Amino acid sequence: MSIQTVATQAFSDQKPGTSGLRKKVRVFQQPHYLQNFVQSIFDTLEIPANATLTLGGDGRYFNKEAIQVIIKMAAANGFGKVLVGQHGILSTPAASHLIRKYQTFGGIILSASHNPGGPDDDFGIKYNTSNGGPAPEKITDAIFANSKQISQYKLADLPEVDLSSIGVTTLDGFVVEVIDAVSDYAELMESMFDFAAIKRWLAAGHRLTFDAMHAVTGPYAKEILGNRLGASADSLMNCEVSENFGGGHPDPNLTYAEDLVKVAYGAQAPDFAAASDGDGDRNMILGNHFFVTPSDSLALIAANAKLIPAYAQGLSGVARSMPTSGAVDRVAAKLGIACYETPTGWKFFGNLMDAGRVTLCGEESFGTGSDHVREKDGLWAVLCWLNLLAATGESVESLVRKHWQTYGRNVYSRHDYEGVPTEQANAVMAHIKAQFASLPGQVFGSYTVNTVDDFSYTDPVDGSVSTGQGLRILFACGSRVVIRLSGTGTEGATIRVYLEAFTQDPAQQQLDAQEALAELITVSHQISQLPQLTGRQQPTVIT
Ligand code: VG1
Ligand code: CO
Repeated sequence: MSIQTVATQAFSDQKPGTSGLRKKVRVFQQPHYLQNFVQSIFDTLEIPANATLTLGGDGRYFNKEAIQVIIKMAAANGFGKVLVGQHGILSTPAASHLIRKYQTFGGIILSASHNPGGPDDDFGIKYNTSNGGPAPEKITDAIFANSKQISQYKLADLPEVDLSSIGVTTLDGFVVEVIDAVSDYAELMESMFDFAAIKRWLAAGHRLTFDAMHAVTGPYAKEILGNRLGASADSLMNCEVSENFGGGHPDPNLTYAEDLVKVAYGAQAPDFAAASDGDGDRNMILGNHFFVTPSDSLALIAANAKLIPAYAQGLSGVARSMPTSGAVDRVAAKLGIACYETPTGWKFFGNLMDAGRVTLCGEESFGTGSDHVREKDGLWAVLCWLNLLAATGESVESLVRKHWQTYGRNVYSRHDYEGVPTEQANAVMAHIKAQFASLPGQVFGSYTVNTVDDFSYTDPVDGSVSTGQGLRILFACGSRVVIRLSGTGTEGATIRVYLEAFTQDPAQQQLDAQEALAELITVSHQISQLPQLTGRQQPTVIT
């Protein structure tokens, strides 16, 4: 095999964010940009002889071109084999599963997740290690350091690989195996849940609607929900993968999943409705005219896990990201299991799962998952809910309301301000930090500030420390406001404001979250001065 060494110049902006490197497609299309980053990943690793790389993406624009480049670079950098999903498709949780099942050395997943796709929109790339999980900060920091110094990359002279047909191609001893993107994952799901009970639930006349948002879960949903569980074809929406996600924003929330929201709040609403994001790791759960807050979803799955075959023996522990509500903490306390609070991003859960300390993990950002893989998993969450509905015979709304009666309700909302000029966003953060010394003890309406800090985390397994993970304003009554800047955007800054109040009062539990949080929202504005410093009166997205 002949290998070219190509001279290149470093780019200064290849710093991985919360979940890999995300940039506009046009940035990735610049000469050498993708190649530099991939070489920086490979330069970080000690690749053993004959190692296998798992490779696939969410099908967005530029996915196929990038895959051809990465195959040539993997060959040149000493990999013996690349395992790639048919048509270049792999959902993020399916990729994680393949890495684990076939014990590949690692994986590259091409996705900008919930960000829009197309020639003028976003692309992304992330590296996962042999446990199937996103590379930890130690590795992403090293990749960034390499990317700032790189002067050459390596590329093998190989023909383009046909990604459309399943099979093995050997090129000068280097193997490319194109595999069915869905079957291994579908088999895993079938082994974890009570498919027979879910089938009976559907056959009894219950209805579901699943919206793949024109993104990667389409083929997975057709196989699992359609073929294996018998959901009707008209219950599966937007299940053809398109390179620009049908022109939409594949973010499963009440704003962007509007097709599904119309169905779930319409006259013929199904019993259960759900959506997943661009790369299939997120989920939104809805009942008939009812929205389940992701933090509540995590807590409810934890509380009822024993009804799911895979968790019949119980949970070893749970974890949530810091901005996620404390609803799951209450369940953990009752179950007598550990509950860990980690920084935002799935990469922080990996060590806890590998060490057997936690079984379930979740984030407020529509991410829920377990130790069956090392990524959050959208369809897994959908199957958890279907399994619980089938096992209890209850509706989504009644399961949630009963949960609140038992545990109290952590009323919760996140307000996102997208596309804010970076200086203005930094000014908001600086304004809060400047009050760190003076805020404790101050009274705002019915709220008294107890403590303020910038969250930092010491990994209990390897002792690594992550600082600057979000500003927390904790009130004496147990309510809190968290403010942090997004690490996944590609334009300007996104300010995320997370609001949480706890109530055991049944009357308060009936309220809409925005109503129940109205005063806390006003207090958060008083402290942050966000409206004054950004000129924004309303958030872009409320979840
Ligand atoms: C967001 C979410 C975070 C999630 C990340 C990746 O990050 O808040 O909880 O892990 O997206 O999700 P940020 O830094 O923008 O707040 V995904 O579906 O992109 O893999
Ligand atoms: Co995602």
